Amino acid sequence: MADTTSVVLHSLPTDSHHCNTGRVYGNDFADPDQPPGSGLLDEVADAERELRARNAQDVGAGDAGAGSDYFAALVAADQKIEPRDWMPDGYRATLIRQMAQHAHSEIIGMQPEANWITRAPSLKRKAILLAKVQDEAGHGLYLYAATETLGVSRDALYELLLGGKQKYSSIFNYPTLTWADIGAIGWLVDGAAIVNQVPLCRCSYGPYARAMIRICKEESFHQRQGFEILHTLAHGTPQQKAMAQDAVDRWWYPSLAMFGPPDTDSTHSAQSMAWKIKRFSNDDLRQRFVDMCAQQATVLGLTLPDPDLRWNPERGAYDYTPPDYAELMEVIRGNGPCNRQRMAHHRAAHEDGAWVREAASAYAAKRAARAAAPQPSELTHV
Ligand code: FAQ
Repeated sequence: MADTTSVVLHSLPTDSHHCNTGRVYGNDFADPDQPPGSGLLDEVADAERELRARNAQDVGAGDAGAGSDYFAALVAADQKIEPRDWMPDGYRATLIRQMAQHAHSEIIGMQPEANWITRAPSLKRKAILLAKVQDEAGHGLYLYAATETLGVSRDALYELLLGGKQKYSSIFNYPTLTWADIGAIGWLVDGAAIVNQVPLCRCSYGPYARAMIRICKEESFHQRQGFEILHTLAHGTPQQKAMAQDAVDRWWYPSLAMFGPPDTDSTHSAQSMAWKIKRFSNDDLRQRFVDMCAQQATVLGLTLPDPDLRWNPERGAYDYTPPDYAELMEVIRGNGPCNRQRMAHHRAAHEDGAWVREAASAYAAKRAARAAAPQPSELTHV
């Protein structure tokens, strides 16, 4: 099945004179020079197969007395920890922190793109963008639901975000100034998101790993649509090409910063990797992203804004200029170009939606009361 799919996918770019993505690695096309099955989506498919196979195995019931040994054995065996299993408090807290931050990012991440829904250049582009923004809402919902399995309510997570106690990704604090920014977000931001998130399909916590499989499939599609927008602009008029280049120039370093601080400053990486929540370090994933984009930029006919970007045959990777980590820390502290605007908009949307939550709660209470009341048939028998 995977082979047939890849043959079909590979036949598309050669048939299309609009967009040659045949040599592009990292989206839903595998690099044709690599062995079959080596694309990011193939990795997602492998992770899904692995998950199903693991689920079918009987690993025995968790013994509360030996909880810690059982947890360590499950992690060592690359099995999944499930909500009912014993887990260290730190593991639970780390997952809540990371998964909630991830969920918040998907929700806040709708804002920069939604800014262009009413100004998309055609009906087709508008429909695609609407669908993409809806997908991000869906990702937020899967992730909030997965986080709730750790014993925290969605309301509590919302309060933590609104109170500034939980973060969302730095990247969504940058403005979308032109239509080309929508292409750059798809190519670079969704591209960085899938490089970071494909390994999370193999995360040790079952509900998170399962949510990531579906999310990665959709993110891969998002990345491709961004690439296609940029490709169209880069092969359009000189003004359109300049607009595409300007967007890439502005989004490149913030996208590199999405992977977090360098490994030497990453407070959580060592423990998260020992627990197999994270499978690769921030710098390893950042390097992988740079290597992927350097090749894709040549297909786009655009340049990445780094004069020191060059292939290093000894390392088998591209050398590159790292992002400004002081800027990342400032954005994380709330001082990025759009932090205040994003939170103010989110607060207003939350308040505007109060009547929906009230109506839903009233309806749920009515249904519960009806279910609890004696049924007419029971009454007649009394
Ligand atoms: N922004 O010790 P580490 C998307 C914080 S979804 C803000 O290295 P960790 C889809 C970090 O929380 C994008 N904060 O942390 C989309 C920690 O602070 P704390 C979101 C950051 O967790 C596309 C401190 O710095 N993706 O794009 C950032 O081991 C288009 C120390 O850092 C995820 O959340 C940052 N960039 O590694 C939607 C993926 N980086 O809590 C719409 C899941 C670091 O101690 C449109 N998350 N921090 O106060 C992860 O993989 C990890 O959490 C990392 C950070 C890699 C982000």
